[in-house]
Amino acid sequence: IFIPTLYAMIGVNTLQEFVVARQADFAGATGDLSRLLTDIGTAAKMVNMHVNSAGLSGILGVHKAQGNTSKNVQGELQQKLDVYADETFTRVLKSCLKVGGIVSEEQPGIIHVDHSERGEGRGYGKYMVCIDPLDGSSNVDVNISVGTIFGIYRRKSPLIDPASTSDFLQPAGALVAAGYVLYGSSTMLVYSTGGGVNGFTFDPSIGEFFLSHPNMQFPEEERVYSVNDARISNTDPAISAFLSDCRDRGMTARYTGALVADFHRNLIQGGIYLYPGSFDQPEGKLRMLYEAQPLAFLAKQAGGATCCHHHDLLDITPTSLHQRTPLFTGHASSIARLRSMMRASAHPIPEPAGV
Ligand code: AHM
Ligand code: MG
Repeated sequence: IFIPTLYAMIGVNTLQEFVVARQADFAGATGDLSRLLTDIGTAAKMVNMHVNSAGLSGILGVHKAQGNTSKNVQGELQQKLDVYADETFTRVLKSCLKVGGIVSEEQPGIIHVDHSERGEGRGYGKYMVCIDPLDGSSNVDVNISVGTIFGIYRRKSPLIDPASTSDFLQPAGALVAAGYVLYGSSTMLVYSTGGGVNGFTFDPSIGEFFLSHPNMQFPEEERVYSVNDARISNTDPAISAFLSDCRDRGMTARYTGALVADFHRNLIQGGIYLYPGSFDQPEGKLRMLYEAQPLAFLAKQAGGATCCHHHDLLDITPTSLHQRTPLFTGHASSIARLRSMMRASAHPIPEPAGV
């Protein structure tokens, strides 16, 4: 049983200690990425406080700007907490000298971060951060888990100019780090810089994340499949056949409507998450840069796999900032079985534009 305060007493790593210790694994590391990851931990604590007290502090429900409900770049209604989480992560990331640009689900374009404007160093930082500040936010009003997802790329263009779109349009295999925060029955931050996946649980009594889940790996057993079955009537029939096969193997269904929560459970218990494209909308719903790619990176680091209908998702170079993608991620054997069934399908989903 994990008891955070006990871990604190016996001196187990805090997030900050762990991140700094791991830095030594990378020859020539400067500490810049460590600083950025601990800043993300700080923003997560701020958002966590508001998520936990949302029912009392009047920040449930839909966000309104000048009396009208507001929508994000995808045309989706923004919750008050979406806006708060976006502002909080953006503010903290902008103050980090290592960040040169941010792409957020809640904002249409690149948020450029020019440190020289504030007399705080030279031009733009070297890291590009892609973030979904509050994923699954419609769950907040009904007291179910939500999450934050982030991916960090190294920019390719010179630091002296504003980042270009191509600095963000890199395949998941090029991620320097990725992770998520799960605001659930306890709050966890899970991340990887490429040498495995580690999970930290927040101890609210002292305000620290402590290492609680070292070296997370998908277990051997395949137990769970996570899918919104209202989305499978108009998709590749191979997916229904796959789900039927899952049931025959004794797997069970679990779906929260929050990708982070479903991914996290499947990582711990052994399972697969599915959000297919449809014949009407081959690109599906989920976003490539700040939902699919970071989780694909983590899945791979944890011994799992990720694909869209026709490709290994790690191999895809995105073509636009808010590109959508079908997403199948989780246990490697489940993904392999699903892929072979989709390859043999008589009615495959057409390749979405931009892939
Ligand atoms: P969001 O970024 O607008 O919150 O949408 C993403 C969420 C995922 O967390 C979740 O798995 C999925 O959308 C649920 O969609 P649906 O309601 O279609 O099943
Ligand atoms: Mg989202």
